[in-house]
Parts: sequence; C-alpha cells; structure tokens
Amino acid sequence: MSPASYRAAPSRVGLTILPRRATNPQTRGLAHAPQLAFTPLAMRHCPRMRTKLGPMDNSDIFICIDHVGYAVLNLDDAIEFHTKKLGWRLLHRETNEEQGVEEAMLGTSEQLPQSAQVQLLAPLNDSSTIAKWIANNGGKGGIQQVCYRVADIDKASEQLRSAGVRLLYTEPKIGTGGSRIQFAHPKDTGGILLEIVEPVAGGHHA
Ligand code: KFV
Repeated sequence: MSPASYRAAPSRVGLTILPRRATNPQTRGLAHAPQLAFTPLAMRHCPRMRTKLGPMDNSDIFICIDHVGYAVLNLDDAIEFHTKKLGWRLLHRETNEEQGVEEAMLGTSEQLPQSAQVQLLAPLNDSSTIAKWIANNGGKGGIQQVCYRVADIDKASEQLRSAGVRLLYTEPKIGTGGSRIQFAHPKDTGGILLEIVEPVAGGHHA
C-alpha cells in the first residue's frame, strides 16, 4: 500500500487496517507496529474521533508539534537527501545569524496547518550551538530539538516557568520566518531540548 493510497482510503470509522507486514511509513520497521492505525485523513473526516479523544488540558496554549530539528553537517546535502530520496518538500530556507544556523523547513505534500515539519539546522560557524552539539555527538548529526507550537508564547513561557522549567531567554527571540521562539533547558525536560514557537499570524510554512 503506497502512502498515497493509504491516505486516500480511510475507513469510515477512522481506522485503517494495515497489512500484516506494514508498509506504512509511520509504522514500517517498528517491531511493535500496530496493525490498526489512525490516518490523518480519517482524523479530519471523523469528528467523532476528535470528540472522543477530547481536548488537552492546556489546548488554549499548546497547539501541536511544530517541528523536529535535526543538526546536520551540510544543509544542501541534507535538503537533497530529504527531497530527492525521501520525497519531502522544501518549504522555507533562511539564515539566522543570532542563532548561528543555516536552516531549512521541510513538509509533506499537503502540509496541513497542524502538520509537523522537519527542520534542518547546519552550523553557521564554529561557535554555533549546532557546531557544539555535533562535536559532542562525535561529529555526527542527529535530533537536536523538538518544538511545540504555542498560541501565545508569553503565556506558555509563564506556564512553564511557574511549573519550575528553566527557560533559556528572558524574553523570546526571533526564529524561523519571523516567529518568536524560546527554549526550555534539557535538564528540566527529561533530556530533550524543547523549543516553543509562536508563528507570525497565519505564518506556518505551507
Ligand atoms: N539536547 C539535549 N541535551 C542537550 C542538548 C540538546 N540539544 N544540548 C546540550 N545538552 C545537554 C548536554 O548533553 C549536557 O548534558 C548539557 O546539556 C550541557 O551541554 O548531562 P550533561 O552532559 O551535563 P553543553 O555544555 O554541550 O551545552 P551548553 O553550552 O550548555 O548549551 C546547551 C544549550 C541547550 C543551552 C544550547 O544548545 C542552546 O542555547 N540551545 C538553544 C538555542 C539553539 O539550539 N539554537 C539552534 C537552533 S535555532 C532554531 O531552532 C530556530 C532558529 N528556530 O526558529 O526554530
């Protein structure tokens, strides 16, 4: 079953029965791959499922996973791998001098407003946090951060601080596409560098 036919044929109850040896990219290769999976299309077309799952306790603040950030050695090579070999789509590219990165955002073909993106981060210079991360990782790239999208970064920052989570900046800084970003220290998040982002109004990459 190709990813396209997988998405094109949701069952009416919001479940897709996968073949015994799942070829769905979401589950392929996982020893514990479930034989039933919710499909994004089914989720959109099945209001009952959304109701059943219910809202998060803080859904007024946290919206979705915005992106996963990969530290990469060479941005052009990483873009080529993701677009040519994996078939992702290049949505955006920029240099952020303050953060010391050259970065690219990649998305799926539909890239719905709440679809997560992949962010490729290459060091701009030797003092970049990405250069340090790569050096500490034995000279290899890897997952450097996960980023949650928030509706109001000031409110989200306040909530995290009041929960005892240390944030790196006193005030949010400028991130991808003019967004406002903040980071929670990995020591307070179970070892994950957690970014939060408030995009510019209507400014998710599509
Ligand atoms: N994930 C998990 N743990 C990490 C980590 C990471 N990415 N980076 C560092 N650590 C751990 C590390 O393993 C070590 O743990 C400790 O933090 C201090 O590491 O148990 P250990 O060994 O003590 P250091 O000394 O290597 O790092 P440090 O100099 O303290 O810097 C860490 C940190 C998180 C403060 C720094 O990486 C930082 O300021 N990050 C936030 C900014 C950033 O990552 N910018 C690049 C992305 S720009 C971006 O995402 C944009 C523009 N955007 O819009 O999305």
